[in-house]
Amino acid sequence: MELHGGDLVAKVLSAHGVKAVYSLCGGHISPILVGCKQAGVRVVDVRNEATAVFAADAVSRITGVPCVAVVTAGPGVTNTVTAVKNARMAQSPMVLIGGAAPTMLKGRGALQDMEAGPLMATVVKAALSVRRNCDIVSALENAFSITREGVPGPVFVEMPVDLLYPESLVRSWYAEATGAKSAKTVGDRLKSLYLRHHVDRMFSCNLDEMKTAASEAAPLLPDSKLVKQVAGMLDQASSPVMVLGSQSMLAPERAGDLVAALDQLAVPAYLTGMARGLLGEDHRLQIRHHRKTALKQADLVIMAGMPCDFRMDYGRVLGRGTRLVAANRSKHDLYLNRKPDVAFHADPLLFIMALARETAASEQHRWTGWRDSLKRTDGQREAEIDAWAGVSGPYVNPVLFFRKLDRFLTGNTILVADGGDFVATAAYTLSPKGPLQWLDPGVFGTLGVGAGFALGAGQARPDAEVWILYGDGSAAYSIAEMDTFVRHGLPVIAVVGNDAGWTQIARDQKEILGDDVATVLARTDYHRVAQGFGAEGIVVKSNQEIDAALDTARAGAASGKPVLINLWIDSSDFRKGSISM
Ligand SMILES: Cc1ncc(C[n+]2csc(CCOP(=O)(O)OP(=O)(O)O)c2C)c(N)n1
Ligand SMILES: [Mg+2]
Repeated sequence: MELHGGDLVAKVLSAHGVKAVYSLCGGHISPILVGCKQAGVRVVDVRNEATAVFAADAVSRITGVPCVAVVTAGPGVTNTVTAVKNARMAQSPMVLIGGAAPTMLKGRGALQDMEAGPLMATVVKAALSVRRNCDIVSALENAFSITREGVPGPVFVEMPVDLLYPESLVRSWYAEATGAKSAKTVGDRLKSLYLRHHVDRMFSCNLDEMKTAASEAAPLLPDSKLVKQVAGMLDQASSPVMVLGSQSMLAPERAGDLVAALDQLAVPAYLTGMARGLLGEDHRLQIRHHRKTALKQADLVIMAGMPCDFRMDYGRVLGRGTRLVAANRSKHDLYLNRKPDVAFHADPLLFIMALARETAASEQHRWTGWRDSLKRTDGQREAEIDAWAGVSGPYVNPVLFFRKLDRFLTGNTILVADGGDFVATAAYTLSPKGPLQWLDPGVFGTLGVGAGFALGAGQARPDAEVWILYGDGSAAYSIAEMDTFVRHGLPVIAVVGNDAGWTQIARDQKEILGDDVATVLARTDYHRVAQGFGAEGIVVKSNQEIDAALDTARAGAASGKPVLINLWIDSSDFRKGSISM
């Protein structure tokens, strides 16, 4: 069969280390999907385009290799907008390929036609469009460079359908569509000439001869003089704290180096976003609770890949006399809301490594007592959480559930968080056992990431046990992907914290505005929905049933079946007063 544009797309993806693409089919993109399959790039077909993007985002975050979603023209593209914006806000690299109407028929009433570029430009790092077969390779290579360099973010590449199908077929379509075959009048002949010129231009390159190669992004290095200065500041500090954000995890293969550097620095550290779990479960330097108090008391705060956004109270969380050292790939984020005393417009990972090289390894610092006191307060908070786990109500106590789940999980787990209160309780009480074992939407706070993230996690780390922690509200955004898990043999375990409501919203809405309108759901049989898709479904209504359900779920997953636990949970004041804006 004649080589076509779809084959070429597949060839470029392969050359860039892409192992799988996520997609929902459409005639506009069929050649890409078939081309991928034939080139050995796995095609994972999902039930909603947003899922495809969430999955690609998760693979990119876990592997560090930008992953790809392929969606059809028009509604296929528009369905991705939220997921793409979420990836943009999470600074996640990925490439979205969107189909488009034929080049000659754009704006002439073609099926699924739209101006996708201007819409997508508002949510992506870059929106590219291909108009000639010569540009397929360069556009994709450009996309792979742009998505990773500096501050990573999704790149959109629009590929019109007529560039993807075999040239001979496209020529015959055009001839038929314009009646050129039976041209009799001068006007008809001119039209046919124009058409031939258009198609010749579109297909001016020989696909067999096109070459592709992956390139490396240039590292953003920290200024070494300033690093020395910070090493001096650290040496003089008596209550330093470090905050690590997602941006420090953009090179997953270097997580071990990062841990070694943190060990050497010996500064007490809070881990946020994708950095959660970096130090394992029980590291001497990791502090989990009372971050605001610690930051207020600290005399030196080092923020690596973490801006002073709402999580840092827009910078107000730092004490007046606190000196701030920040490293960020984004200049905007580096100076956001609070000007650092020393600023590194650099890769935060490279900054930490460089700082560790300037610092002598020692366990005795001015701040050893400070670190011990933070650890002690952390221990007290854990004891309070244990007390919450002891409260009993009519159904399952969510804190108790997470305490049990925490003990049940192995070191080879990925937890996906998709929900409100239930999931925030999980974030607060569960400890990921290692790096990149916790995935949440990030600062955009999008509900509905669950199945897509789990799909990506399962594909990126086939050996890991993947759990989705869902609220009952959130679950319904992506529960249809149970079907995808079944078809692709991905034994994900989903837990739905079923409190019959959008509780995180209800809590404040009722208290402030006195009305629960639009926040009430039913105790729906989500386990039966899962069964309908061919997965295993379990319902748990009391604390006594938790242990058995966890065992059953693990056994089901081990036998290759996805499982959904419909967990009827009690309402609780555990998260009262914890809303952020
Ligand atoms: C796409 C999207 N829509 C709405 C929201 C607003 N929102 C945040 S938390 C929440 C409630 C989530 O309910 P559920 O998943 O049941 O978790 P619960 O709080 O009940 O544990 C809502 C609606 C959002 N963050 N994202
Ligand atoms: Mg709920």
